[in-house]
Amino acid sequence: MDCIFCKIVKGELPAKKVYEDEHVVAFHDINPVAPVHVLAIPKKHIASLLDIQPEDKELIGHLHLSLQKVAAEMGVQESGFRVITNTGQHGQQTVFHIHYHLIGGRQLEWKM
Ligand code: D5M
Repeated sequence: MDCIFCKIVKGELPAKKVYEDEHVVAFHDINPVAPVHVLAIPKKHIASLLDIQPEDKELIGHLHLSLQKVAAEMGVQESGFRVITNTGQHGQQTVFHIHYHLIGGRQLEWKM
C-alpha cells in the first residue's frame, strides 16, 4: 500500500518520533503551524475518521491516552493545546491514514 504514514510506521521513511508504543507512533509534522505540532497515528492503517470500525474502539481510546503522553513529553500539558483530525475534502485531509494533529506552544486562536 502506498501510504506515507504506513512507511513511517515501517521505518521506510524517516520521521522525528516523539512517542512510540505497540499500537501508536507520534512524530513532528513536516510543516509545523506552531512551536509544537506533532502527528499521532495508529500503526494500523485506517484511512480517516469515517473508516473507524467498532473493533477499533480500544485502539482509538489508546491513541487518546497516547496524546496525553505526547502533550506531557512536548511540555504543553499545563499551557494547553489543540487536537485536530481533518476529514475529507472540506476538512482538508491530505494524507489518508488517520492522524491527530497535536498543536500548541503558543496561544491559539479559533478563526476559520
Ligand atoms: O495533514 C497532513 C499532515 O501531514 C500535514 O500537516 C503535513 C504532514 N506530513 C506529510 N508528510 C509528512 C512526513 N513525511 N512527515 C511528517 N509530516 C508529514 P492533513 O490533516 O491530512 O491535511
